[in-house]
Amino acid sequence: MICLLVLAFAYGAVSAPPAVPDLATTLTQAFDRIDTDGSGTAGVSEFLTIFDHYDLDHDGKMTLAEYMSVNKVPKYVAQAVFKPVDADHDDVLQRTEVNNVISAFDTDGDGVVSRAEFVSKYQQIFASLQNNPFGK
Ligand SMILES: [Ca+2]
Ligand SMILES: [Ca+2]
Ligand SMILES: [Ca+2]
Repeated sequence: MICLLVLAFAYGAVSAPPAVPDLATTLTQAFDRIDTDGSGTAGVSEFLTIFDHYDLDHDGKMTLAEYMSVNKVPKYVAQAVFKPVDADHDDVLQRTEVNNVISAFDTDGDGVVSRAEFVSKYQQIFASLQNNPFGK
């Protein structure tokens, strides 16, 4: 689940993810879309809003098909995103796992994700994507 929302945003917001020159700017803009109350931090409710954006039929599960539909990405990209986080490989991710995402971003452990934490984590994932673009 760690990489899910990160990559969801990466592929949704950026047309050519790993090569974006002003990555920090792009990531800051992506964060500001999550941080809907403008507090400078993103908490559980704000992440759940993002999840619900993908959960088109509101059944508490984000499926591979829903992800592809929202982000308009080909299946191999969606599978690359799901693979690291979909432990049982059923192409479904649970809403209850959003807390794990927060924990993954929240490096200082204050319970919310700051803009700096968000940008830093994204940059790490972009770097790993460049090394291994589609998990091949
Ligand atoms: Ca906020
Ligand atoms: Ca669903
Ligand atoms: Ca934090």
